[in-house]
Amino acid sequence: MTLVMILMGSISDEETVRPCAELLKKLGIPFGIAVSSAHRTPVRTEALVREAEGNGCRVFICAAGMAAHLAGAVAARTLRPVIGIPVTASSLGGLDAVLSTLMMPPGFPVATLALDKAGARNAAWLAAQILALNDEVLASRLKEERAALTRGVEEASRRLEGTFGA
Ligand code: RP5
Repeated sequence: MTLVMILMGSISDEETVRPCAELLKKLGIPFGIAVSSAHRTPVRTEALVREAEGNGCRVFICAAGMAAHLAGAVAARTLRPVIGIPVTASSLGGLDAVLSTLMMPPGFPVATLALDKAGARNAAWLAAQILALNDEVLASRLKEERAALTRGVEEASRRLEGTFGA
């Protein structure tokens, strides 16, 4: 069973995608991960989508840089939600990937997140939130994760106040 399939356009995207995979793992969500390029391996991309769907995949996460068409290519081949992570990989600073991932035609949405690791983290969050609609155990895990983020801010503030406060 693979509830989430992560695809990246190149092995050079691995470090960017790592926080996504780590959070899915922490949340106990079974996922697959593979390299496939919209342009360099279109047949492989199609086969991976079919295979992932056959294994129960509910959400696809696609990371790519430059003319980042991987998420769109996957969206063209599935009705499952597709989340896109644009990756900074060129002298255009990632805007190329943001726009390539974002500007999909009607009927083929890609939920396009922030650039790079910030987007990778939120891709795991968003996939988990989608899955949690039908999974109360996962929903309560997400509540705990949110509470931990809240506590982190409060603790950081207390430390800061302890250092500089009157
Ligand atoms: C995209 O081009 C990949 O997703 C990567 O972000 C970028 C550069 O790929 P490599 O030249 O490192 O393989 O297709």
